Amino acid sequence: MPATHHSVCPLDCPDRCSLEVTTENGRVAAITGSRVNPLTGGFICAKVRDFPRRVYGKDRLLHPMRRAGAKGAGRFERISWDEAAGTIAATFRAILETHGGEAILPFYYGGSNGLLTQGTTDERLFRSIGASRLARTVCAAPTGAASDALYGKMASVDFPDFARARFIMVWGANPKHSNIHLMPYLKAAREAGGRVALIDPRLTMSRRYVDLHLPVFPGTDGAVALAMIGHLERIGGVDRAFLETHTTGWEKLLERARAWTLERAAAVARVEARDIAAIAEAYAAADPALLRCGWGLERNRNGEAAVAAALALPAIAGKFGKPGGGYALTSSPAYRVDDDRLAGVPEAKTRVINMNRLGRVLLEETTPPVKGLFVYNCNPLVTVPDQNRIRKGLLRDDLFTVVFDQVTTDTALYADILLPATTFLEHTELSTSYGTYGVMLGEPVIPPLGEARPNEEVFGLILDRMGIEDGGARGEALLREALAAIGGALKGGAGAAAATGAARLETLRRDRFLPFDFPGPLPVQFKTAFPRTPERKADLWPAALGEDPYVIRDDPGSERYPLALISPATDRTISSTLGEFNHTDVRIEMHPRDAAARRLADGQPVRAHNDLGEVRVRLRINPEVRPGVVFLPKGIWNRHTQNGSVGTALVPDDVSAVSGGACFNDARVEVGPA
Ligand SMILES: Nc1nc2c(c(=O)[nH]1)N[C@H]1C(S)=C(S)[C@@H](COP(=O)(O)OP(=O)(O)OC[C@H]3O[C@@H](n4cnc5c(=O)[nH]c(N)nc54)[C@H](O)[C@@H]3O)O[C@H]1N2
Ligand SMILES: Nc1nc2c(c(=O)[nH]1)N[C@H]1C(S)=C(S)[C@@H](COP(=O)(O)OP(=O)(O)OC[C@H]3O[C@@H](n4cnc5c(=O)[nH]c(N)nc54)[C@H](O)[C@@H]3O)O[C@H]1N2
Ligand code: SF4
Ligand SMILES: [Mo]
Repeated sequence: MPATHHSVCPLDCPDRCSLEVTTENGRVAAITGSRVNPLTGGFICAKVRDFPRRVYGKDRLLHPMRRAGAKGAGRFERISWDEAAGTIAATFRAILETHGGEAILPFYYGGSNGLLTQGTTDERLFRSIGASRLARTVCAAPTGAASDALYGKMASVDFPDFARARFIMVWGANPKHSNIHLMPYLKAAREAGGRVALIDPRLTMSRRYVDLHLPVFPGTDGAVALAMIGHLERIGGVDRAFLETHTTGWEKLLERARAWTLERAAAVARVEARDIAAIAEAYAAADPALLRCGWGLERNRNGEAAVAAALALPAIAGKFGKPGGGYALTSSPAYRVDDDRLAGVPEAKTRVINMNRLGRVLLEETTPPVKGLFVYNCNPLVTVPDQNRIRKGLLRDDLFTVVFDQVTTDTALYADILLPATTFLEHTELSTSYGTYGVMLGEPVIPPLGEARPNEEVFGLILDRMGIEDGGARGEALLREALAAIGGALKGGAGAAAATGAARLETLRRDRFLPFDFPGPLPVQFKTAFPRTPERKADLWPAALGEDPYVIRDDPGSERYPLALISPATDRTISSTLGEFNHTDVRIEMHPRDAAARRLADGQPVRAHNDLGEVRVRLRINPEVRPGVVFLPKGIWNRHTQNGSVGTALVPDDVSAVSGGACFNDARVEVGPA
C-alpha cells in the first residue's frame, strides 16, 4: 500500500521546499512538492524529484570500508562499524599524542545540512580533541562579510514582495536555476508592469523576464555599482533624508563613487556607459524598487567590495521602508542560531585553516602538519579551488583520511576509511533556510539503506570510542536543543517555551512549519526589520571591510590566459550533489566571436587550460555568454570530462581580501582544440 509522508528538502538551495514523499513497500516511489511551506506551492525541481536515483543508485555507499589499493584507486573492502570507529579512534589518539589536536583537520561545508547533521556531535568531537578549526569560506563569506558590515544581519525581503516591485535588479543571481521559486514572483512583477534588469556575464533568463541586460565582465561589479551611485548623485537620485537618519559613512561613499565615472566603470566592466546609466535611472525612477543580490558577484578578488557597493544602492537611493523595496540576499539572519549551544561544548581557540587553501595546507609545511583529515558534508576534490593541488595532497602516504558521505564521491576515492551516511529520507533533520522564513522538520520515511547511519550517531560513536565524556544531548534531546538554539521570534513558542525547545517541537510535529512572528506578515526593511546594530543604522563605510571598503583590483587575466572562466550553479546539481546521475553531456560554453577567433566549432573537443591545470570537454557555442567569458557547470564530477578534471582545476586558491572567500570566477584560461 502506498503511503505519503511529509518531508523537507535539505539541499543547499534558498527555496527550502516542503515535500510530499510517497513510499511503497518500504521504498521511496515518488517525491513532489507540498504546500506546507507556502512558497513551495506544490512544485519542486527535477533534481529532487529524481532523488531516489541517489538513494538507490550504484554510487550509494552502504557499508563502512577500508582502503584496499593505492590511494585514489577507489578499491575498498567492507569492514564493520566497530572496526571503522575503532580504527579512527586509535589513529586519532596516535596523532594527538605525537602531533597534538591541531594535526587533525575536520573538513566540511554543510550547505546541504540542517541543524542536526552539522554542528552537533561532530563539533563536540573536534572541539573536545582541540582539532584545527576550519574557516568555512567556499561560499557566502564575502557576501556575509559585506552585508553584516553594512546592515548588521538585517533580514531580507521575502519572495512574495517581489511581485510588488516596479523595478528589480537581479544582480549576480540566477533564479531560473538556483532559486526557482522566485520566478513566479518575478513574472508577477512583470505582468503588473514592473521591469527587470539582469547584471550577469550571461543572459540567464529569457527576454520574457528581462528588460535590460548588463553583461559585466566577472569581478567588476564594484566599479559598476559605484558608478551607479555616482550617477544617482548627478541625476538627483540620492535620498539624503534617509542617509542622514538611518546611515553613517555615506559622505565618504559618495565621494568615492564620484571617482567612478560611467566611462571609467564601463571600460573596466567592458560594457557600454549608457547601459549602466540606463539601469541607474530606471532604478531611481521606480517605486518601489528592489535589488536581488546573488552570490555570483562575490566569487572573485573583489567580492566584498562588489557586494558592499551593490547593497549600498537601496540606502543611497532611499528604496527601503515599503513592501517591494530594499534588497533580498539571505533570510538566515532572522534565525539567529546559537551555534555554541548546539555544539554543547565551548569552542577551543585552536588554529584556523581557510578551507579554500586545502591543497596548500596538505602539501606545505605547517606546524603541526595535518596528519588526519575528516571529510564530511563536503566534496572538496571537485568543489574547492585548485583541484590538482588537493589531489596531490590527498595522495600523501602519511595522511590518514576519513570520508563520510552518502555516495562514493570523487573525494571518497582518496579515503583510508569510508563511512556511509543516511540521506534526509532516512534520518531526522531540522531545517532553517537562507531564502524563506520558517522552520521545518523532516523525519525518516524509509529505514536506512544498508548500514548507513546519520552524522549525529556516527560522531557520537567516535566520541564514545575515544572515551570522551561530552555530556551533550543526543537523539530527541538534541532535537529539542536545536529548536531552542534558534533565537528568532518563531510563532508558537517564544520566550520561556522556546528555552527548552519542547513547546516548539510539539507545535512543529503538529503544524510541520514554524513561521516567523514579524510585526507584519513579511519583513519590511527599515520598517519592521532593522540592522542589528546598536542604533539600528546602516554603515556605508564600515571599518570591518578595511580602511577602504571599496577597492577594485585589476583583472588577473594575461595575454596567455585572457578568458574568464566562470562556473556557476546549474539545474543539474546542487554544488556536486546529484552529479552522480544527473549529467550527461558536459560542455564548456563560449561566445561565437571567441570561438571564431580560435577557429573552434560547436561540438568540437577542446582543452581549457592555464598554469594550474586543464579540462578537456566538448565545446558549445552560445551567444548568451558574453565575449571574453567561458562557462563550465559548477559541481561536475571527474567522470564528466575527458581528462578527469573539473573547473576547479583551473581555479587559483587566491582568496578575497577581507573574508578569505573563494575566487572561483577569477580563473583565467585559454581554450584550444584538444
Ligand atoms: N540548481 C541549483 N541551485 C542552487 C545551487 C546549485 O548548484 N544548483 N547552488 C546553491 C548554492 S550553494 C548557492 S551559493 C546559490 C548560488 O546561487 P547564485 O546566487 O545564483 O550564484 P551563482 O550560481 O554562483 O552565480 C549566479 C550568476 O552570477 C553570474 N556571475 C558570475 N560571475 C559574476 C560576476 O563577477 N558578476 C556578476 N554580476 N555576475 C556573475 C553567473 O553567470 C550566474 O548566472 O545557489 C544555490 N542553488
Ligand atoms: N567551480 C566552482 N565550484 C564551486 C562553486 C563555484 O561557483 N564554482 N561554488 C561553490 C559553492 S557555492 C559551494 S556552497 C560549494 C559546496 O561544496 P560542497 O560543500 O563540497 O557541496 P557538495 O558538492 O554538495 O557536497 C556535499 C557532500 O555532502 C554529502 N552529504 C550530504 N548530506 C550529508 C549527511 O547528512 N552526512 C554526510 N556525511 N554527508 C552528507 C553529499 O552527499 C555531498 O557529497 O561548492 C563550491 N564549488
Ligand atoms: S533543490 Fe531547491 S527547488 Fe529543488 S526541491 Fe530542494 S529546495 Fe526545492
Ligand atoms: Mo554555495
